Amino acid sequence: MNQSNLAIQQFSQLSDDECQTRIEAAKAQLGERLLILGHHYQREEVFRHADMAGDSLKLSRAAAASKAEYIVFCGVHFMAEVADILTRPDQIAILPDLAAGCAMADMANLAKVERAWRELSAVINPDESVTPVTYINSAADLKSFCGEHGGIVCTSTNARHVLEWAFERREKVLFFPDQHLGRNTGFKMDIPLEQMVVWDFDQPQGGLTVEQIKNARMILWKGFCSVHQMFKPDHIDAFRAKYPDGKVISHPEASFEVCQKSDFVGSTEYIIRTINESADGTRWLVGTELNLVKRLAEQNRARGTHAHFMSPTICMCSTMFRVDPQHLLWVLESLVAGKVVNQVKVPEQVAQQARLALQRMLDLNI
Ligand code: CIZ
Ligand code: SF4
Repeated sequence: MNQSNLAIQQFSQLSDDECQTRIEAAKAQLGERLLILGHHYQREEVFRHADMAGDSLKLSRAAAASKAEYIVFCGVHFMAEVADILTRPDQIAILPDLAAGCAMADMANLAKVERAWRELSAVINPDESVTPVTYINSAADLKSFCGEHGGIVCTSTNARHVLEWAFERREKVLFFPDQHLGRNTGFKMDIPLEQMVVWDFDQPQGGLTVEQIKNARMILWKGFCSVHQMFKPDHIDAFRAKYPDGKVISHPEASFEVCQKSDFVGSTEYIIRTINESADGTRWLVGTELNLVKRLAEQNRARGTHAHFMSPTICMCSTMFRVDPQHLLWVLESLVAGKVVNQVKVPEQVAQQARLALQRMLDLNI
């Protein structure tokens, strides 16, 4: 067993309360050398220590602008990769638990995307007619693939603008890994459902006919977020029956049917803004990750505004949840002791093209 394993075992015995005081002390000692970024889906005991909270877009901009020596990303792996790619080589990106991945991001990998590109080449010339667009929830080598093939990264905040950019360049888009964000955004841009086909990466030629590929405007990777797939149209019907004046807001990672039944659809930043700015006393049904919905409910309770979680079963992002106060304390006290643990470092040959794809997105200024 290596030293860092031993260390985290000692920390995992600590109570949350003890961690809170020690995290504050370590933060104070590290001062401006440290920047803690907290994604909206983080649990409260971790979230409260973030110097800045946001979605992945806002936090990646904050990482890029930061001068801090250490950027501790309370989020999931691809976010820490983005922070590493966008910062100077001497800045260090840290993920408190390296096992905090994203199940949806894992549904696409470079080998499968390269195979899709090869198989598309048998039907069309993808380098002339397809812009690859990856959701930011993806590994760095997929962002690099997009950089190399004239493609771009998007987030749920800027997906529409990114798709407009993509269609200005080539007639089709290969969108991965989330089919729902792709479909929900494409539909809002008036692309008919039959021109958005699903690429099943376990089937030869994505399970599609030559005709389907030729007629498609969007080729959607068959990936999804299991948290957002839990939300069902029935949940919305039940809420509306009980609260006819209530409002429904969903994240575009939710299914097409759920988004179609919702009054509002948008990213976490959009959901937060819409609920916080709504009239006192509004009752909301919210289709996104539980920790964020709980926080919104808490923040708005005093003014009589309610935020209900869309699913009747408790479901949260189990990988986001891996970042706990014990891991946060472990990485911070290690830094105080002069030891970096859980650094996320993207190899430079991957980072270069990934940076290009990210920069194309950041240059849109959305
Ligand atoms: O982009 C992000 O931060 C995610 C994963 C969700 C959202 O809509 O903000
Ligand atoms: Fe990934 Fe879904 Fe978790 Fe977001 S909520 S990090 S998409 S698994």
